[in-house]
Amino acid sequence: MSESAGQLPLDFHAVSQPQPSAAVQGLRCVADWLTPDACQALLSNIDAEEWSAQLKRRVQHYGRRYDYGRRSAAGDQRAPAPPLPAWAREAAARLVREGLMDQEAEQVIVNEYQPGQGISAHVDCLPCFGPVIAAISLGSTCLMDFTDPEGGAKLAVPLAPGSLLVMTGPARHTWRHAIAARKSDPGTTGRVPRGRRVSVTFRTLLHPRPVARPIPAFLAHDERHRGSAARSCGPSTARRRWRRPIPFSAIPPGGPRCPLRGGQAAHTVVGRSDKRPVVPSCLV
Ligand SMILES: O=C(O)CCC(=O)C(=O)O
Repeated sequence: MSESAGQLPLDFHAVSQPQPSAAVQGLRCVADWLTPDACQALLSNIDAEEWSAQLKRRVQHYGRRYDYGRRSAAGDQRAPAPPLPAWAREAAARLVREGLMDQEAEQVIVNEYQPGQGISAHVDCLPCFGPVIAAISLGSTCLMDFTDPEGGAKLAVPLAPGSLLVMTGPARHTWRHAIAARKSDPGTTGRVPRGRRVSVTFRTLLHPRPVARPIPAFLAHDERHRGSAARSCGPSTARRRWRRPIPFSAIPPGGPRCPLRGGQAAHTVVGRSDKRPVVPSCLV
């Protein structure tokens, strides 16, 4: 589900300024980025959407699905992620307005943590996502542990509801962040029990998909004899098909373009050979 009638409007207000962390270069925290009412409205909007129970914790992916196994945001054309809902686009636009992100997020992941659930130490996929990552915290406070794998430094950052965490530079590219899978966190006066926490993380994509274009007539004719365009243009068959010589005069400026499955994506075949942009493969 994306936008639907009856969603609560989000009352966004800039309440405080970003506070840079002295210990983790590139880490900034904005307390009260959302008012309590705005947090409640955002949670209601999130809970009106469909959750995936693919992981131990429930998640929602928008814009592009992230494949945790392959560590890839290349996207699965058979199960494309829904577009960013209005509430996510609104927050993404505000992040840019306030200078917290350079460009509007194209990918959003919502994570739900019940007490006892966490996320293992990681750096967000470097070949997939852009240089700034921002996350809103909702619900229960919890500690996020930052670790510098180079120097071994550690820092626990409390993530209060309504706060925004922005990771750039070393905080985004080098430091690992994690949430321990436990039911309480250490506080100043003893253990602090956790409740349900929900986070909304905003990312830009390093490899936005090319725009699909209609198949040129000369190819449509060819495809009638060879099965559907969608099938013939899959990565495994594209090379074989495009190796057939095409009359040079028939190639439009910029080379022929061929949509992938169901118009969800396209890859561009340059000139007369089988050269095409490589679908991002993630190595971290
Ligand atoms: O829950 C959070 O605040 C962070 C989520 C996160 O690290 C991720 O989705 O990669």
